[in-house]
Amino acid sequence: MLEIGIIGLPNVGKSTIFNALTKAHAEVANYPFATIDKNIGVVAVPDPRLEALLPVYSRGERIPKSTPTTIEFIDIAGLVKGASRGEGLGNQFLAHIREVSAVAHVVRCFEDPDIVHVTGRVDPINDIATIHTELALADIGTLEKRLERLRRSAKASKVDADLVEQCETVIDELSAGIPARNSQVALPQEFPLLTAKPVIYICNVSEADLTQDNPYLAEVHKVAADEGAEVVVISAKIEQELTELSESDAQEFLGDLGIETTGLTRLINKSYALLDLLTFFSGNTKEIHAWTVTSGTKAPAAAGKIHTDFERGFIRAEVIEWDKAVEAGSISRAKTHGWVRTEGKDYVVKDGDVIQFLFSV
Ligand SMILES: Nc1nc2c(ncn2[C@@H]2O[C@H](COP(=O)(O)OP(=O)(O)O)[C@@H](O)[C@H]2O)c(=O)[nH]1
Ligand SMILES: [Mg+2]
Repeated sequence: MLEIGIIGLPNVGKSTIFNALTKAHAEVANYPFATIDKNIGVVAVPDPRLEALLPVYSRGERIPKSTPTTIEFIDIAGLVKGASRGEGLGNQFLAHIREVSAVAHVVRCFEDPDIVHVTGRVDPINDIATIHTELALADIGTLEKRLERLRRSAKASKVDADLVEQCETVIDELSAGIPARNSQVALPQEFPLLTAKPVIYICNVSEADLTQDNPYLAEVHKVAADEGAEVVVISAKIEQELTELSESDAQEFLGDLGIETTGLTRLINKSYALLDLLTFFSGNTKEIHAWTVTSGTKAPAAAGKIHTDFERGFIRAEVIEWDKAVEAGSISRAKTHGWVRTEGKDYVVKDGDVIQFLFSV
């Protein structure tokens, strides 16, 4: 499961965004520690290609059910200055961040005298630095604990001696403000470093600033560019309002605002790019389904997303590109055009592939 942890200082709009995303009812309140529990929401990934495939698998009046692929968002509260030393909610947030695939870091770029800012004024760069420091301190703590043991085993093991050196380099980098994801050394995967996670900055701007320039955005873009992170500009308030409208009213509202896609859609698209994910489709007359895999996934592993038997008993895959399937109007017609390819176990799945797996168990 692809999980995105929403982090940021209190009162930046995390829960508002989370609620808009999940249309669930996590607590939203003008109070720093309103959301103590880890809130998890599963969100459908909007993909117009899925609906476009419906006619391909329809039989007369019978239209299959369509099931989108999903992404999980976790509203992680509790990050404040000093959190790595146990301030505020303490460091329970650390465990939550460790579990996610990527971090969506919400940065307050809206002014509102009614909404308390933890430091008293809107200052995204300072806020980002505060969070970076807490995450870096937590990582340094993790590495130092590891080093205690590694230094002992390093006497007998060259591998561990090298690890000691690598850990020390990463600690130096972290102390200099360089997150582990930008490190020169690649520590083994099992090191649970928070600053190693890919990051998307969500700039939460006021309604008006969605279509006009906001003085803070350039600053955040610069920080992100230096780190190789993504940026999404959204207005949490608008996302919240959009969830209360019918689909046609929402479209009209977006049109009035002069924007094409919702913040949710942009956030998911960026998450996909950041995590190197792609979508493939499977279908029959009953159901068509979108699935998410990491780029580079081979056909048998992709089949395993649908059912473990498909992977275990994989024989071959019949693959057609999404737009070709739509153009043909049905799989049998696509076959007569010669647009359906037979692929074996070494086939690397591509974004937009429509795949039928043949298997035997
Ligand atoms: N004016 C304005 N208020 C916002 C915006 N986003 C969130 N808020 C308000 O700020 C307060 C804190 O938001 P919340 O989502 O609970 O922040 P969290 O502490 O980061 O989870 C709530 O009263 C929200 O309604 C925004 O874009 N503009
Ligand atoms: Mg909250």
